[in-house]
Amino acid sequence: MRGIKGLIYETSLLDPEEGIRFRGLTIPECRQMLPKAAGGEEPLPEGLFWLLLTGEVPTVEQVKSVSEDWAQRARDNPLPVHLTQILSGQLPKTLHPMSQLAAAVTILQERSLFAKTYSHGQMSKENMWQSAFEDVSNLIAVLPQIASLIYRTRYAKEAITPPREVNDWAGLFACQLGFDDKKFRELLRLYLSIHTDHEGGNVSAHAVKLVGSALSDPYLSFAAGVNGLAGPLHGLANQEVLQWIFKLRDTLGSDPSEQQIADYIWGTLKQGQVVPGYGHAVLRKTDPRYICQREFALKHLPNDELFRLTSKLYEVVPRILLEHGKTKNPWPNVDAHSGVLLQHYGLVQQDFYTVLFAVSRAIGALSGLIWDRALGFPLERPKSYTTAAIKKMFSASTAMENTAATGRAI
Ligand code: CMX
Repeated sequence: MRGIKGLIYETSLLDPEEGIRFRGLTIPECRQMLPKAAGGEEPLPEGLFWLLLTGEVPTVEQVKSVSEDWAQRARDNPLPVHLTQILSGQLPKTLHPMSQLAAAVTILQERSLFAKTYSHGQMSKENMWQSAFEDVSNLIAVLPQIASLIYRTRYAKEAITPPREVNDWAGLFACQLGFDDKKFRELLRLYLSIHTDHEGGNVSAHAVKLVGSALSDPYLSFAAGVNGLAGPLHGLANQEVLQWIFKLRDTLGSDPSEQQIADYIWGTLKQGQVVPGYGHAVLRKTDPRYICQREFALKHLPNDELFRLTSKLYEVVPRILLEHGKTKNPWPNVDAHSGVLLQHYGLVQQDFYTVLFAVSRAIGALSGLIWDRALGFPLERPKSYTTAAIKKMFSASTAMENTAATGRAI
């Protein structure tokens, strides 16, 4: 399916050379133009939501209204007791946080207005987007609560009381996770903005779109996207990157030479494994999401040991992947950098990283889903063939070509 143009997706478009544009805006433009928290430098994810949904750059007031709306929805719809009980102890510790997140979102589905309206026979194609919008807003409002409960339970952490000046979605999320550091809040605002959307064909966004096309409600659709994001070739790569770098550091120490790094990469490739964080199905240049995280690191943590190692990898991996000759894109993607920043601020539990990606992806993929329902898109149902049918089709066309060439049937 690579490169087959088969989907309409309004909220963002990915150029192989230039990277993602959110409603026409590049990441540097979003960082410059979208409203920020008071005294902050990074865009607020609420602004991305507004931009993706409406196609317009929001004002400070408009972004504030989204922050207030989500906070109000979270207060009005606290997590049900059965869900908090399940998340705070009843699930096995071995269950991956992404599986916990998918389960939690599915459990919350019972509050879907979309499903209720449909089952009461009150839904028409014209009004579907409205209950989709309600569900999406209610779900995004409580995702930080769900994610932070998973985090605090799994790693025995405590939430902190938000300082008075913190009232944005990402800032409050940082406090719910137990972090009381201005720079970490800024990092989370950036992180949750840049992971929102990457056009419609990536596994998580496409899963949301596909499942939504059956008129499954936004909760069920998003749970499908979470399960797709949990794959190591997609969102789980941010966890894999860290594990790979730590193994490298354990083997070579924290200041390896270029030759040692090159040999290590060859070792990974010769074992038939991928170098996590490098390569992309569409991109053919360094991911601008990588670049902006690198800029953040250069500004705030230039001497961090892991960051220095990540920078060295940036110099060596592409050269080796090119020499290896298989990978179409030898450059780093978003996942090559994100874990290093989180480690610096003390969010060291790698198996939680993809949950942060998922919380952000909700903003993009679910904005896309609202548009799918507004535009009345039909059930997605590509045609499939059996191998036998394809063989028959080609043997028939080969026979026809031979007939045309020789003038007789064979
Ligand atoms: N290391 C080693 N080999 C790689 C590679 C990497 N980083 N990236 C691609 N390849 C290999 C592929 O496995 C494939 O090999 P085979 O022909 O033996 O199957 C070959 O190069 C061609 O693949 P491609 O067309 O360049 O890449 P795909 O579009 O098939 O896959 C991706 C894209 C991202 C899955 C792949 O580059 C990869 O596995 N990267 C590492 C995992 C990763 O970082 N994933 C995160 C992507 C971003 C995200 O979704 O979050």
